[in-house]
Amino acid sequence: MTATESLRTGAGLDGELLRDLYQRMLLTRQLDLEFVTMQRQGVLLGYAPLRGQEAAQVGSGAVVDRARDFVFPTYREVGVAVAMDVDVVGYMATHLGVWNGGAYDPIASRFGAVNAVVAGSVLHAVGWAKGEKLTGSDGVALAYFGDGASSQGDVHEAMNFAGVDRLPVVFFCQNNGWAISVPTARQVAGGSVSARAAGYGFPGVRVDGNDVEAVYLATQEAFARARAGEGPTVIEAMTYRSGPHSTSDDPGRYRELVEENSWIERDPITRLALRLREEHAADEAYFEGALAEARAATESIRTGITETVGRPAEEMFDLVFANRPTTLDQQRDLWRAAAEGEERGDD
Ligand SMILES: Cc1ncc(C[n+]2csc(CCOP(=O)(O)OP(=O)(O)O)c2C)c(N)n1
Ligand SMILES: [Mg+2]
Repeated sequence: MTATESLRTGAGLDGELLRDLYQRMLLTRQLDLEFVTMQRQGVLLGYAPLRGQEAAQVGSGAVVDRARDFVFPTYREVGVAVAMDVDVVGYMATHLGVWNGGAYDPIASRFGAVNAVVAGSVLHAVGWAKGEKLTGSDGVALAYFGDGASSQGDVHEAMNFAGVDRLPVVFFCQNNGWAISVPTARQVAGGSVSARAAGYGFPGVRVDGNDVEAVYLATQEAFARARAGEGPTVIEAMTYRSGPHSTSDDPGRYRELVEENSWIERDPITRLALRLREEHAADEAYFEGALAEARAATESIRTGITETVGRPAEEMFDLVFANRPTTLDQQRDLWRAAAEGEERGDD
């Protein structure tokens, strides 16, 4: 099988689906802005903004069948969570630091916990896909990773393994131009992540990641192939991280404002709004209603997060080992003594 390389422009989604995708992209944008603010206010410990990547995330996440597929996100996939109706309040508990891995149920929601290990999601997805094949199930794993992650050895091993076994997995790379301060050109030899698929014996496609329809159609096609037993696909969604890498980052130290501004013209939400207007698929009343709805949902999620009650800290010692080693018991006792001392106000 040969890899195909094309910058697709989509065609064919109906107005109702496009409006639904728009609504979710808008909610994602509102949430993203809110979470950055909440981190600045000291409510969230940290957050990785996805501004500019809404089409790539919502367009791909919307294809997932929540009855049988499973998504393996990184640390930047709030848009995918929104596309899949994941409980965002519970999911954000990780960012509050109040629960080990999030208070939502990853198994029931089919959306894995935050994974901060670069490329870790890709290995997990392939392992899960192998399980599906062994049990004769028809679920598809969707692995998110970045352009930076694509230069990790783990991704090579995972893709080769998946290619040899023709596993039901979709490798979804968001090429957002940067891996923290390192531009794609300095880490992706050959210039294309999708082209690498040829070496593993399955197709790779490059899509305009700011065109939600193109993303949706490419993902749908990849899922159909995987479900039919035809193996993996690499999708490389070309997009841009408009904000900082994380709330601890200052992109002004490594890139020019003119570059950031050039991507504002390619903003995926503005672009979809323009199309909906041009095709008379939405009127002004719709856009006003969509914004009001996104703002109300954001407010309610904000309230939910601020009202989230922490779990007993002692649980951090309980959830790692089935049979806790005595060394961990000793650490727990030390921690308890220190915590009690803190409560009394000891130095
Ligand atoms: C194994 C590992 N190495 C390094 C890091 C530090 N780190 C966190 S994010 C990141 C860059 C990842 O860039 P990319 O894969 O393009 O994803 P993006 O952040 O752009 O979404 C690095 C090097 C890490 N978290 N895990
Ligand atoms: Mg990147």
